[in-house]
Amino acid sequence: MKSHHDHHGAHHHGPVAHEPGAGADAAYRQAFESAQPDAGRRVIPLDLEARELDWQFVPGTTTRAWGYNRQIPGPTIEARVGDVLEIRFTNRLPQPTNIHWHGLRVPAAMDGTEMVQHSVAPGGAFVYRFRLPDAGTFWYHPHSNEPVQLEMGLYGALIVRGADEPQLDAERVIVLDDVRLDQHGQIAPFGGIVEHHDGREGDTRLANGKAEPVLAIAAGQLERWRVVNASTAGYIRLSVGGKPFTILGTDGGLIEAPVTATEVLLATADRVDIAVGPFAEGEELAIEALQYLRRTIRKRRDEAFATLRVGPARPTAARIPERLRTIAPLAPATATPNRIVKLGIKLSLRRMVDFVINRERHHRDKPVKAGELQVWDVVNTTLMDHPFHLHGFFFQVLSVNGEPPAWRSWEDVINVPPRATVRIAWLPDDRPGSWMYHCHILEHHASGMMGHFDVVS
Ligand SMILES: [Cu+2]
Repeated sequence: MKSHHDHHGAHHHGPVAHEPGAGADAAYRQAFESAQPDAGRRVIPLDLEARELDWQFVPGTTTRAWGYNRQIPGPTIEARVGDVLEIRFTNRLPQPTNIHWHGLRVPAAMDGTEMVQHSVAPGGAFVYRFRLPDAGTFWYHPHSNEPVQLEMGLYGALIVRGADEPQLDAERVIVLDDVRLDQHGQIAPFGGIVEHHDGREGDTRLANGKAEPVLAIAAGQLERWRVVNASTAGYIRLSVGGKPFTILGTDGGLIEAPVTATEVLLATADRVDIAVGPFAEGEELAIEALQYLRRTIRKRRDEAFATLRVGPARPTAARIPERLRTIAPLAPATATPNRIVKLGIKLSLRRMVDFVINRERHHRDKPVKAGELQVWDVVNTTLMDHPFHLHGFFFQVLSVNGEPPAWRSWEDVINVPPRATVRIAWLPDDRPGSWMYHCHILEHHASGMMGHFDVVS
């Protein structure tokens, strides 16, 4: 596929794929290759290091933060379907960590949670190695002390391209986040009742690690934007100056046909691929989150993440096909659920309420058998929104409160509105081991709104 992204500086970080190194590195790889069924595949090696760094979220203000490879976001990892990713991870943080590959269908042992591996101690290392089976916009982040580690800056995008991607004039990865800085420009102390309830939201809104940057686009062109919501808790009702854009894909890659919209809701951890443009020279548009009231104590309003400035025209060769992909339905909307996952709250002596699943903190759920269709009702018994995330598998949304979704797609995060029931279907393929689902408002997850279960062969 032809890539034009360098023309606009759309990526702050170049592709990270590089050729295998010499010496011990090559010998190591050869030994690993021969023991793996991946021989003959392209291996993308990457050294990833988590450490403290000085970072300017706001120009002129230096903030002590944490990042991968001394940058926020961490390097954008780019690959093709079928490639093998080999991440040699080193932890230079003052606390244990790990890396979860959000949305990727990896073996259970590579899921990067405390359930499947010991967190990597300070000074320690771990090699993540797995094949990339699906095209899409994914991301990576720690799955250890998450409310702190993500807020400090540990996250990055992971892009996997398929053979048949729509051809646009340029491509851009936009990782959105909000961070709470104190009066000294440092990450504000964590905790408190509001933060426990709402999840942590900050007033400094970031696009690719910078507060409200100005992005440039050429007049007349259509760009593909891969947008990731890496916020701890914030929802982003994404708007690009109120102009129509075209939704191309969601969590698990392309949808069946393009959908025109003027806004799209990204719950925490959600991704969307959109085609934006063409605009006229001189236009200036706000890339912003429109007000979304998710029944928090602290209310937000329309808030800008970045400004898009339209420069001189360039020719366009963009073409968005009428059909993007075929997604066979897993089950009819009327399918009978074989499991109910209740997102709830429970009174707690420690913190007034705990966030729970089926009335239990860190719910131990029944195993599922590989190859057996799962139809789950995810029921929100609370008065606030919760973004439900399933690890390691994509699901289809069959209905929300009995109504079919606007389009069919593969998802790994779905917002469950207050008092709503979302019916999902998913098919566990044969990747036995321990898996989990949880609310992706990280404070709710930490409080106990998660379940774990085994996939058995
Ligand atoms: Cu939640």
